[in-house]
Amino acid sequence: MKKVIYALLGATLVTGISTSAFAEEANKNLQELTPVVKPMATFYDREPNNTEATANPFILGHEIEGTLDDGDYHDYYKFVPSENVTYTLQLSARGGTDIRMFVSGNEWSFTGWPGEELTLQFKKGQTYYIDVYKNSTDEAIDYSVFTY
Ligand SMILES: [Ca+2]
Repeated sequence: MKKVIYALLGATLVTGISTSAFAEEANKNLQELTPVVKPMATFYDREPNNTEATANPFILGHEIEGTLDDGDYHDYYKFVPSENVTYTLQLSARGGTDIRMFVSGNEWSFTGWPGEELTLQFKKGQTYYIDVYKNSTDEAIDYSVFTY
């Protein structure tokens, strides 16, 4: 009778261990399958921001939401990457097409049109600006800048 009890106990232990190992394996598989979605912050256009000196702070990997109203022709945003990175920037506009984004650093500058993807390299510790601007229209244009 003792042998049977030991045998059952042993079977339970083995089963317990294997169940635990299976749970760990399943958990690991779940972690591998779960996409990592980084939380995204929205940086809103805050006036005054019509010059580099008054640029709103921004962090790459997040999003900008703003409006160029009647007499507002420039919204500047400023950021300093904490490491060398490559990001794609895309301007999206609603309510007008006379809008561009001018992305500039010490060594280069690029102009992006609505819908166009600008993939750029940013250097750690350097200061960069995004100037979202319109040329002539008085219409209010809402825009977003996505960075990914
Ligand atoms: Ca402005």
